[in-house]
Amino acid sequence: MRWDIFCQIVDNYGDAGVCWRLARSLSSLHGQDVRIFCDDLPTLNLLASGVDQSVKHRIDLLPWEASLNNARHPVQAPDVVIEAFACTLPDRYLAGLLIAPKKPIIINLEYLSAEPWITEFHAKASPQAHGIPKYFFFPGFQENSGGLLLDPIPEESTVLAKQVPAALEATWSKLRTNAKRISIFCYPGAPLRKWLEDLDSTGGDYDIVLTHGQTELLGINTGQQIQLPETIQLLPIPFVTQDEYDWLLSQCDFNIVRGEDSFVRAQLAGKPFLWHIYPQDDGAHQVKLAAFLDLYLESASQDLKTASIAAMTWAMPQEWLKSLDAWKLHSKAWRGHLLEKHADGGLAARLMRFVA
Ligand code: TRH
Repeated sequence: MRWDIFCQIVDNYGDAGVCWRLARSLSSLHGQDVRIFCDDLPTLNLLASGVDQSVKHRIDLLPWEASLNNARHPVQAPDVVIEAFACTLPDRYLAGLLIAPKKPIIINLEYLSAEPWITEFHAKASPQAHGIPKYFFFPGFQENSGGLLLDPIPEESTVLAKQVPAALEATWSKLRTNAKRISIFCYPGAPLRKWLEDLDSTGGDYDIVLTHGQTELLGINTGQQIQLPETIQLLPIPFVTQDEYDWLLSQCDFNIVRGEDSFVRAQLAGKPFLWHIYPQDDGAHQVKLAAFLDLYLESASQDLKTASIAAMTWAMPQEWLKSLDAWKLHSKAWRGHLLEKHADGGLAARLMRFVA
């Protein structure tokens, strides 16, 4: 089948990251032809870099405007149209669909949420004035939701540890053998500096891998002096490919992640993590975070629940770091649980079945 995915980038990398990961799964695992129409092609290209041609050759990355030509070529009408994160289809593109001999299925791919209500709305049709119904697809953790994007499933970190990606070699050569490794990818507004200073008081050495853009959060690039104790080594890295970033997550003792895609990848890496959830004005993110923690910590001991909730709400490491070993075991078990719940192939496979 031919799939058209529409991606409007609100900010950051997540919108493109999710669309690309979905396209990649549909193409490489399910043999589908995919076009992504995106209003910020450089960002999409950045996310899609580093993947070999065998994965890429059935995916077209196109500017948003390229979809408008479709109106004049109804022959190229897609079988499935995805509006990622509720973006609206261009009128002229939609007009093309309306005159196409075979009407496609239109799907609105929603944001990921662990909230229980999504299962009641998942895969439901919403009648549209133009006559082609739109279906709502809710990614989620529950079996009766749209599921998670799994591909590529990270291997156990011990296997991967030997192969340091070229982009990370220089950083890896600086790691200290006895230091704990932490990767950071969070939003502005996090009490990052205080958090790092507090790490020192926990005793031990820490190598902190700062992903692209994170040094700005510490004020390093603006010339501000940052005085951190010697126990803390800061290691800024450039923007790496999705697969390299996955590798990084699997090699750290703790990851700070954000948004949607890195949040899922940290879970699949099977490592403890802090989810810096995307802040929403109406406070809806608090409800989303609580819903996730309910699921994530359902089988955890009371001590671990207290520790992880403290960590996820940016309590200082001193308060919860002593639970890291228990958290490690829990993270492995959670990864296993997710893979078991998604033995059906997860989001891309569920979309394929839904469309069929
Ligand atoms: O970048 P994000 O914060 O993205 C978003 C957006 O803010 C978006 O508007 C909002 O809708 C969404 O979050 C919830 O975080 P996310 O989702 O983790 O996306 C980051 C992507 O970038 C992910 O695919 C991993 C990738 N990545 C790399 O490929 N290389 C890197 O070096 C890093 C740091 C990330």
